[in-house]
Amino acid sequence: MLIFRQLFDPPSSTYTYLLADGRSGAAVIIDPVFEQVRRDAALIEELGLSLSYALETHVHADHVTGAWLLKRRTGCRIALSAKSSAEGADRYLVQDDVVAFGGRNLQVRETPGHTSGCLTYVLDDRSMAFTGDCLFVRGTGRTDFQGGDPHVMYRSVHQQIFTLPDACLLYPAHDYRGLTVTSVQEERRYNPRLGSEVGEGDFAGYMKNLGLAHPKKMDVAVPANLKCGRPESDVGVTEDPGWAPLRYSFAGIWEIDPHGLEEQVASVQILDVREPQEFVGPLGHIRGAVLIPLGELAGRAAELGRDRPIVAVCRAGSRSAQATVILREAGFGDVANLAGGMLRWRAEGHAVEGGSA
Ligand SMILES: N[C@@H](CCC(=O)N[C@@H](CS)C(=O)NCC(=O)O)C(=O)O
Ligand SMILES: [Fe+2]
Repeated sequence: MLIFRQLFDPPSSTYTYLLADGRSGAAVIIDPVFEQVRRDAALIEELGLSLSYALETHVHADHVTGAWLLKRRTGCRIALSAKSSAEGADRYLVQDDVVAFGGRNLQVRETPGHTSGCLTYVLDDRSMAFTGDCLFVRGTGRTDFQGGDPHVMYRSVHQQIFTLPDACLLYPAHDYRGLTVTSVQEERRYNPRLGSEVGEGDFAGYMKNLGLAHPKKMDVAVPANLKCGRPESDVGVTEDPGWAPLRYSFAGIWEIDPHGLEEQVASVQILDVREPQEFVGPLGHIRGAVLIPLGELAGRAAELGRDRPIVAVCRAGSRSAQATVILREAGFGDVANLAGGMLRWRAEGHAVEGGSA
């Protein structure tokens, strides 16, 4: 079984792809984005996967890759084109190389034209391919910088992508309209830039007149990506909160486990967001907890101190997750959700005040 997820970075309209062999849990991530590494690492952890590779389709000009951060977090290897001129990768790929993850693999096809080091990764059974900024859904990547060349791109698409099976699904690295996937057959027929009867000269004429402004982040992104996303200085880049051992969930919530809270109980404020009758009901409450029901929290947040981190608590951990969102909106920085709520707190044997045995 193949595990497959398409992830999106809204500011840069970048798609990141996570693929894993369902049997072994070995995974690869294609084109991770620096600012989304925490999210992506949370998903990898929640799905119980182990990351073998962070793969780049090319040296991006519009966003910084998350490859280096993912390597630091997970120990994965970084791989990209041997023609990329990037330093800091563990493997430099060329045409027909195979990148294995468990029992599955991706085959490398060189598809220059957007940059001189662009790759397309083709899944072992040719059911899907990841075309980077070469072929988009009814479009193509631009060809006006980083060694780009419309003639080279035209040949890459026709020789390396349109030769895949008609039904092969194509996943681009970007889409600026929200389109997510296409197929070889569709693009051969309907790609307005180089599908159907459009010739190489027609395509080059089209591309030379695109008139696009350079990507806003280009001056930062290209140098950083030539180092696989390694920041100039390690200080503070994506430090996790230091006040307790927290976990970031794919749902976007910082969580603390019951035993983590037990260790911090003296130095944090515990905010119980259940209804008053629950607070004094059979589950009891944690000693020292302040009660503000979720529905009143936005209006009463000023009652909470800003000197100590806040841990939100409810019955099962869902209302309190929303409480952390409300608190962040109210300007509280150090907030976390008690994972599993009072149910898990009690099940793991932690003390409660009130409640029934
Ligand atoms: N406005 C975007 C431009 C992004 C851009 O130029 N993207 C490249 C890929 S790195 C591209 O090929 N764009 C094609 C297009 O916009 O039609 C930005 O500032 O980041
Ligand atoms: Fe690009």
